This record gives sequence, structure tokens and C-alpha cells, in this order.
Amino acid sequence: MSDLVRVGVIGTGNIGTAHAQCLSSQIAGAVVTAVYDPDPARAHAAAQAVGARAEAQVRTLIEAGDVDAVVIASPDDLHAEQALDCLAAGKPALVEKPLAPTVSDALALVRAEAAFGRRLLTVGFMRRFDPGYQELKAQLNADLVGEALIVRNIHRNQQAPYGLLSERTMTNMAIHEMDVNRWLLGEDLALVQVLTPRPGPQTPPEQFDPMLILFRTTSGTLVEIEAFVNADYGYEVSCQVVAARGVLDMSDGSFITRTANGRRGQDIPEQWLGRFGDAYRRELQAWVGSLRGAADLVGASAWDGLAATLAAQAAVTALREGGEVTIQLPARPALYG
Ligand code: ISE
Repeated sequence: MSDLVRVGVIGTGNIGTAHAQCLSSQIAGAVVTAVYDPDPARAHAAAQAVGARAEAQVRTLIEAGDVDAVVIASPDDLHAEQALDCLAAGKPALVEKPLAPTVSDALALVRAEAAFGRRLLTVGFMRRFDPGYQELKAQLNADLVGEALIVRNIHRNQQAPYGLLSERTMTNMAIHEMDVNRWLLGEDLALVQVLTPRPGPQTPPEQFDPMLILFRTTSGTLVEIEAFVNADYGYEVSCQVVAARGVLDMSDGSFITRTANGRRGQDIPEQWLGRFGDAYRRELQAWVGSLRGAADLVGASAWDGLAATLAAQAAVTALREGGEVTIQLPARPALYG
């Protein structure tokens, strides 16, 4: 690949636009050359803002001679088809999470990449690049508190993004924790059950919010996720590891405590870009860096994407049917080590 990675961006919603802008202004070694969105006016506006052209079709963007790598930031249900097109064209792609919301689509991608014989897909689980989570993992690995026994995660949105209902909350939102806890603990999630309280005033009819999603890992660590999409007051993510000899709390270094007007406190972001802007930037820089250096891809692989989707779909089954649901992974292709 040339010294400059020429990127095509599919989708100009919230995150597609943020990725295009970040790539063109903050990432060393990258340039955005093409942008696609089904809404031509939006595509043109986003392209113009980064000095790129708008492509009229996804396929022509993926196959374009001046596109070395693709960012897929389209709606979740389109990820698999577009990532398969990238594999067919032999082009690396950063696929926003989830890899795919269904197990069959995620599995098809893993099989297609394994047949291709080289890793081209990275899944945008950006929390792996967040300094807070990285520090948590470093302290666990350094054995500062002993082995993890319980991990407590909180994930709250102010208002349901994209109108998320309960099942999509698993495959689109809580899937972040399913990935980052696997990564943190270095093991798979094995069992899941879901508990729900009575509906609150913001809970949409027939839905469950918040939900407590309880996993047991293969070694027996408990992973608890509170997923609350209509938390009203703001955006919040936290993680606490209760370990054999101590406790690790991921404090949020991005918040400043301000003392003024007789009060002391912190501003809470309304949305995730405020909390994870730095993680997205670090993820994109690592991705571009690995493409330029022809080094191994960094970040979550298609296999990790499949593992997270399997966990999310098992949680959907547990929510629908009650009781504990077992998570079964297929045999791991040699490509994923
Ligand atoms: C949302 O679905 C996302 O895509 C963000 O990455 C996440 O941080 C947010 O909380 C989700 O609701």
C-alpha cells in the first residue's frame, strides 16, 4: 500500500461523518477520497467537507482505484453485505460495530475471510483503544489486584439512539461491553441471563429498560451489564472489576471537576462522541498505521465480532425466553490464532 492510505467512507450518519472528519484532519497518513450515502445531498455535503468526491453506489466506492481501504458506517443490517464486497475486492475494511447483528451474517463473514486467507476486516469496537479500559487491562495483567471475580459495567444513554428497542439494545449497544469484557478478561462469555425491572416512565410499551444482563465467563467470572437506553440525565459508561485482592474502578479521566457558584461537579456528555472521541481517534490512527506498515491488523477481528454477536443473540434469547442461555462458539479458523 502507498504511504498515504486513501479511504472511502460508506454512510454519513453520526459516526460516518465523525470518522471522515477525523481521518482527514487528525490521522497521520490517511486521506478520504470518496464518500457514499443513499441520500445524495448528505453524501455531497460530507464529501465536500473533507475534500472528497461523492460516489453514487457502494460498489463503485469499494472498487474505485483511488480507494485503498473502506470504513463501513452504514446501518447495522447492511454491514455484512458491504464487508463481503470489500473481501471480494481484496480491500481492508473497518466495519463499525456490530460486525453484523445476526449470527448467520457474522459467521458468513468469518468464513469468507478465512477462505480469503488473510485478515482484512477490523470491527470498530473502539473501547479497546480507550485509555481508561487500557489502563484497567494493564493493571489486571500486572496482577495488581489478583484475579477478576466480578466485573460490573454501566452503559447509559440519555435517550434511545436510533430509537433502539430492547433486542437492538443487545446487538447495538450492550455489545460494546460484550466485546470489551472478553478483551479485558482474555476469555469467552459462556452463559447469559437477563433480568428486567418494572417499566419506568420512559420505557416504551412492551420494552424493557433498563436491563441487567448477567454473563458467566468460561472460567467462572461474572460480568454484569446494566444497559439503560433512556437514562434521561446524560451519557455514562463505567466499569468496576472486583478481584481477589482488590477493586479496580475505571474513573473517567475526561471529566473535569469544576468548582464555581457554590457548587462542585462535572458536566456529563449528552452522547458517546463526547466520552469516546479520543478512543475513536486512537482506533483510526492504529488502523491506518497498520495498513501503512503492512503490519498485522490491530483491534477486534471478525472472529471477535462473531463472538460478540453470539453473546448478544444469546442475551436476546434469554430476554425472550427467560432462564440461562449457553453461548456456543463454532470451531475457530486457524486465521484467528
Ligand atoms: C450506540 O449505539 C453507539 O453506537 C455507541 O458506540 C455507544 O457508545 C452508544 O452508547 C450506543 O448506544
